[in-house]
Amino acid sequence: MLQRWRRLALVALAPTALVLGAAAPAAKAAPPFQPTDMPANFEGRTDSFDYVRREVMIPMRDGVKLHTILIIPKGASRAPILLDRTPYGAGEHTSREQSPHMAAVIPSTYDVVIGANYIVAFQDVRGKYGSEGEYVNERPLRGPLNPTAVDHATDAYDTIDWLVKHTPESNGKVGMIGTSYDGMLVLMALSDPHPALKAAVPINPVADTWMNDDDFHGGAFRLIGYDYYYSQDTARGSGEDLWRGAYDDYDTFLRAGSASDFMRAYGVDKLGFPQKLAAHPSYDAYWQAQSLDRILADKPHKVPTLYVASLWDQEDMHGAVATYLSTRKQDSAHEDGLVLGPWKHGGANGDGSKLGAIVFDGDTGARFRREVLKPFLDAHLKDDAPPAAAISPVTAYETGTNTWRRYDAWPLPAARPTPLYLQHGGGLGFAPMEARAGSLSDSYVSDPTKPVPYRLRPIRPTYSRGSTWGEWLVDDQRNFSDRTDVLTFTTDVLTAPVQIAGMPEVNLWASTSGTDSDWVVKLIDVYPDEVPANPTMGGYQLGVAMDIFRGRYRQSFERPAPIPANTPELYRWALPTANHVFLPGHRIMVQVQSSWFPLYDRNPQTYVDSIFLAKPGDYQKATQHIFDGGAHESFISLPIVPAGTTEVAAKP
Ligand code: PG9
Repeated sequence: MLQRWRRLALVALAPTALVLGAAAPAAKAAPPFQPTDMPANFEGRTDSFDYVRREVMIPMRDGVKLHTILIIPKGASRAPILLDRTPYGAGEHTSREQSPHMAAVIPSTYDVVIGANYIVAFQDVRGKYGSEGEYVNERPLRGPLNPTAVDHATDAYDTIDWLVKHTPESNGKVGMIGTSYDGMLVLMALSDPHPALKAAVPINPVADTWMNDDDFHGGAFRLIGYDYYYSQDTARGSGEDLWRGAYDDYDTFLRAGSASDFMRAYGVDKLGFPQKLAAHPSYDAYWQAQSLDRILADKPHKVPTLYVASLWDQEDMHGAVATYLSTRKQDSAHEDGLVLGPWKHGGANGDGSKLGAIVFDGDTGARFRREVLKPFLDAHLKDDAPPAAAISPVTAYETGTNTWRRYDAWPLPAARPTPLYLQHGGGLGFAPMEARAGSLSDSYVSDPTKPVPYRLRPIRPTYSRGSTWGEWLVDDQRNFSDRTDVLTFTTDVLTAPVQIAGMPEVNLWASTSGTDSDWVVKLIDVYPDEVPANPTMGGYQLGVAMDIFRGRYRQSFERPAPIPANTPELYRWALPTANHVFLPGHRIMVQVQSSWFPLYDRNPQTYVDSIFLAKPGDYQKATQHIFDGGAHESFISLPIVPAGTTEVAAKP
């Protein structure tokens, strides 16, 4: 049977064929025509909408035009503009729902400015989605690593300049806001801000991807970044997901071998940024020169900035706190703020009532946006705002007690570094083991062919549909505490609360029979055996601050050095920021292990120049000793807040 579209074509042709059969006419017949169903210039009915969507191409100083979408409340006048520059699609940011209501189309981050006369603008960075130009992942600021005349600081500057001149509804004041990569773009704009930039909110920003943000922690490389770069750096829009031949990422990465083997096997070796990661495994001049917390430390402070950090940020746990701390001396007018929320990466933007199994005191995300973000924006962006700062310098959620606290400074001046000693045989306490000659140690065998998984297997690809990657830092660590390649040290049941505020510092005396090794240290809150109000939490082991350190960097992150085999060495590093109370009835636990796979690449435990290039024969079992008594005492220095310390600066 003829298909319907072919029958129609024959019928349309028939009269023409008859004419051709007669005497040939001089003039050619007009080609058959069927009018399109599409109007030439369609404009939908939007008169019932409570906003106007304006799409513009904004010219930059080098002629490249950047695609920008403005969502303007109908009737807006003298309205501040909130600008989010993004590599993730301005269109994606403005189409949550197809709706006549502004509240439904823009991300929930902005729920508090709905109805409050704010314009929200999203811009595609150069080279992505609707913008012209070339995409360079995390394009460094102008200088030795970027010889061109443009960067994200100039693009933000030129955009703000254009926006305030071409948006008649605006009051000429712009706030920049963004999460993660977008937050990094906020930090970059602060390096040379336009005078109309009056407020900045970097949420979980990448400040230094080598120094504990996305790509390296303690010098160990995060394999999961390959998924990100594969989809982000292979297409102008959203690229394909990196393929998998196995359900469990533990299998996928273990079978591949080294990070470079994986790159070759999956085609990731063709991508520019992964090539740069492999070419710079250490914290060399390349990374140091683009560290935004270092760069901004030397810039004059011009823009009041609210740094927003998540206490369980599985991607960028360094950026917000590090940049807040590095820029304190510049902020002589004390205009900046720091927020520490009980969130995963980006959690400040959504529903913050719980994270994994951990339940908080109401929707902490909504409360942050209502009581901190909105007053901060209003104070700096509204024409009629009161001059005084509306928020406390530090707003920190205290996990454990589930309470928001307001402080004048961070870290808390009252916090005292207090050693919590690893005690031979699995104890943990504020007193060292009794003095004795020689050293005591506990040991385990680390086998790189059977690395410790960072989550309970099967481990699904990080960004796959239904992945719970965002929750992994609050996973129950009980799943690992009885492995023979994990050492566990636990206090007695606490009879009084232990409050910590700041970054616990690891002081680990350890030896390895190999010549390189990773050390993972986890500070854990062990719940009581029974929690009647929530029985599944009985005995739960909640990670409060956990991180990895690559032993070759014990003397310098820039210059790695082999570890002398079977020799006690001191490994010191800071764990992520915590603001936690270990409650009476709970216990404190420390776990020590030598792999966290496949989040981090495996250390072959044989020193090689670049672990990216390790060969199968380099991966060797090693016997690890953790020294926990006598001459070498390992401890975690906890930033203990003495009982009775009160919060301050209780502004509204
Ligand atoms: N943390 C993400 C990222 C930023 C930059 C590089 C790689 C990953 C993000 O969420 O934007």
